[in-house]
Amino acid sequence: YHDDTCVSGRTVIVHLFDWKWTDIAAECERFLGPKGFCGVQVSPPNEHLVITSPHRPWYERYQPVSYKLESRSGTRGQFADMVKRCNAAQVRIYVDAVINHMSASGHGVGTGGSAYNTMNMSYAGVPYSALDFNYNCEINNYNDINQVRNCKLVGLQDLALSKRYVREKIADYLNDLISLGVAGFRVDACKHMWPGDIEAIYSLLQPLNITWFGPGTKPFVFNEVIDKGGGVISASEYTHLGRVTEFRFCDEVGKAFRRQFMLKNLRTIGEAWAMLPSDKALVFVDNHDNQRGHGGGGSTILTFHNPREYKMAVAFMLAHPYGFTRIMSSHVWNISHGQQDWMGPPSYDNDTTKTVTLDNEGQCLDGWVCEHRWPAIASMVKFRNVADGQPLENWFDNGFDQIAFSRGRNAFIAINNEVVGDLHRELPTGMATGSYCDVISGELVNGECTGQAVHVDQDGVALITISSLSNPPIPMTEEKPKK
Ligand code: QV4
Ligand code: CA
Repeated sequence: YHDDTCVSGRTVIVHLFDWKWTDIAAECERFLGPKGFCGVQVSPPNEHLVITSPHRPWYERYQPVSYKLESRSGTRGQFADMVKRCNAAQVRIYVDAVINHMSASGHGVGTGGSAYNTMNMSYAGVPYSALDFNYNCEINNYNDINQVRNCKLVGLQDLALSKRYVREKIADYLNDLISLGVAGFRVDACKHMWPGDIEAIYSLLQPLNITWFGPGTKPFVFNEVIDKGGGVISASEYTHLGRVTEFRFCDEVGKAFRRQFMLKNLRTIGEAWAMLPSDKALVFVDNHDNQRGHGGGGSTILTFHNPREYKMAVAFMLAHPYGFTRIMSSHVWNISHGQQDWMGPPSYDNDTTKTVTLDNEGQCLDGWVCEHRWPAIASMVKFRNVADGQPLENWFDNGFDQIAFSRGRNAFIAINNEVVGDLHRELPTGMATGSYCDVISGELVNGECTGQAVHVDQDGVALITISSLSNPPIPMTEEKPKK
């Protein structure tokens, strides 16, 4: 479950949070494929609750009603079409799999028309009955392992994953997705499931669809476990089951770019900071929870609300060799109203999700943030692809908040996060002699750099200039020789 199943040469996934399947299919073809993205993490595709108080929050999708592929993002037919079109565009689909629990309250029908009654633990669309759930207890002590794994997370009916029947129903759901051509899974709430139960479920999975993957290919799995150290459940209990989310990375990168400690310290971020081994970690600057104060959130997490620091933090993550990287692509909520951490995706009056529309610069409109389309972030995806497998070399720091490094001889980045203090220095870049385009301030068009050009001399040294006054200061990268 560790092999990333990306098309070779691609290394980065983006979470298109709450996007409709039809929009994701189009985005694979018009942007993600051409820009070199490996894949998309999609929101849970299975049938879920419709919550009306508050009105249609994003988190209703974390309250399953059945495993029918009928959700707020679209129908089964639309999902299947998206997977095909994205695979054809060389872009993989990774499904957010909610398998620890069902809904927390209510009765009626879900987004796919299946009847459910939370109190009776009856979910006709699967079907599950009260026999398929754990004891009726709440998690209120995170130091009690049995409680965390066998009781209800915020009231969500907790599935008895020790039962063969329940394991088979979940495996049927995941195998259905595999047969449609998905490449793997982000598995929700793993801390709340016994590693042995998860293993038993994964052992029932079929290899990936041979239309797009080699025979016997296993799904790529990244397991969600929030472990910042000191808890009774550690992320390393899950590393044999695929990659595991590394939440310490969000905190440390957030602190560094908020200038709570100096950037020069970031050189060794990773194992040396008690984080997971690099080949076991899934890293990100923010996710759909912690960007709005849920799951492990806090004032250190950087989001699109701080675009200047956020771009630098994401660029740093994509340039640094540690972990497998995921970019967040958000929808807006009103930050001045703290209660709106529940706000769902941009919607029309009839509650259907708005189509993602673009302005003439290719940036998103209508409440879709599309961090992945910000030029500085999109170009760094290409940087990570060309840097893949190359060591971090040619480190420079000025003792404070200016840093630079190369990835072998393939790519070079410099970042200036000083409040006052321009970077203007000759630095070793590791790159071959020649003229290069900075891929953050512009790109190579018809043989010319639309942004800054950088000249590397015969010793591999280049004069690098980044003003701290530029808004946002432009992190400097070089990638391709200018023809
Ligand atoms: C309320 C009370 C509870 C009470 C319950 C009783 O707050 O104290 O027990 O009623 O019925 C929503 C509400 C929450 C409400 C709950 C049930 O926010 O207040 O409980 O619904 O009605 C997402 C959201 C949650 C949301 C949940 C279900 O973040 O706010 O709960 O979906 O809709 C831990 C876990 C980690 C988890 C993280 C958020 O270890 O696994 O919390 N992260 C994942 C997902 C996350 C999702 C879930 C898990 C659950 O990334 O998005 O929670 O599937 O750290
Ligand atoms: Ca559980």
